[in-house]
Amino acid sequence: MAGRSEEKRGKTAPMVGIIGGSKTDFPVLEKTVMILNQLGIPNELVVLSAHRTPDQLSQYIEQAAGRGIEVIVAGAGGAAALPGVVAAKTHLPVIGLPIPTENLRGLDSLLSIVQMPKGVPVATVAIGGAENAGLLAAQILAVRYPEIRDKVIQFRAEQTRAVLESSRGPKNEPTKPR
Ligand code: AIR
Repeated sequence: MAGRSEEKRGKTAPMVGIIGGSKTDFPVLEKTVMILNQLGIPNELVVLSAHRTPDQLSQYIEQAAGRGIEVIVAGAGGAAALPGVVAAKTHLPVIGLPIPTENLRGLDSLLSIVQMPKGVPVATVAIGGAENAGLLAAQILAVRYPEIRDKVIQFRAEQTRAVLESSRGPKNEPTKPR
């Protein structure tokens, strides 16, 4: 990525840190990883819990900006304190991803994440909105990196093309709206 110094080992430093409250959140969070990979945005996925590993979470957040991370996606389920705790400890933008749950279908996660006190915002996406979490992270980075902006614009154009294509009838004619 132009304008960023690469790590000495030759590996590109992650721009987006994706934190999950548990490994069991990975099936959802991996969709965020997929979108970011598709857009060529270096990222990392780690497990850290606000309740189970609070000290290690603090350490990760304290080091994140210095390691080159510019946006954080935090996904957790149930009593999902993770995104709020992360936001409390960093100036980086934090995207909260409510993980669907068995008993309350993620409504618990959503309310735990979205109802932040003023002064400490978390940009909350839909329950299970993993792709949008990745896209929003990309759009935040797109303000600064023209190559990411171009990829986001290209992604939207391709999405529009695919939707229009899917509405074509058997003779490849656009179907008439009712
Ligand atoms: N969680 C982990 N620490 C605090 C919370 N709220 C969440 C995880 C996961 C859910 O608890 O983000 O969505 C269940 O985790 P597990 O490990 O019991 O499957």
